[in-house]
Amino acid sequence: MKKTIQNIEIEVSKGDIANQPDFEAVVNAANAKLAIGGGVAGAIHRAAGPELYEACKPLAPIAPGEAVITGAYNLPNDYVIHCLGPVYGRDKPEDKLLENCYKNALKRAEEKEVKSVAFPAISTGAFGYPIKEATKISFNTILAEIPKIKHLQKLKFVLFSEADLEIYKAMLSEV
Ligand code: AR6
Repeated sequence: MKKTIQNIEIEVSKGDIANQPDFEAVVNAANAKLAIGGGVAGAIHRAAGPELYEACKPLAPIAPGEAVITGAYNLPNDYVIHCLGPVYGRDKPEDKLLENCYKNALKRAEEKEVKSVAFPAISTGAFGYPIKEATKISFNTILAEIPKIKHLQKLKFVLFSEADLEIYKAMLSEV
């Protein structure tokens, strides 16, 4: 499902964040050390190859809400934007920290004049953020940032399950 909002195409779809060949940048739901992990981070590092972790090492550690950008190596993209989401119930205030992830990811993308970026649902896996609350934050943050965007033309939320996709679809149809 797609919708164009103020000249930016926003899409929600089910898929694997490590297989988004039509996007210049993909976002990683990273850990603080920017190391190979499970979930999104595991999929991205496995597909990108060991050079990605080598590129990450000098940029680590990062704090919740921060985002850094690297090349994408064997991934079919130019860049990986690594965000550390908040651990739900531990990193406070989690809503603000999750908002910072999306804001900072967009900032890193704009700095490189990226035209298309794909996001996973940051913090909603191992970090336990309830998907509905996280979905609202991701949409509200991106919609609030749109007026500042100069280069980005296409943004996609890549969801891993049908249930998560339905939540994102409902949110996109409301905006
Ligand atoms: N493509 C798209 N979405 C995915 C994929 C994939 N390949 N794999 C999982 N998801 P998570 P977090 C969904 O745990 O909560 C890691 O171990 C998943 O269903 O990847 O921010 C890191 O090393 C969920 O909805 O990220 C960190 O330690 C969402 O992506 C920690 O987990 C995020 O799940 C980060 O936890």
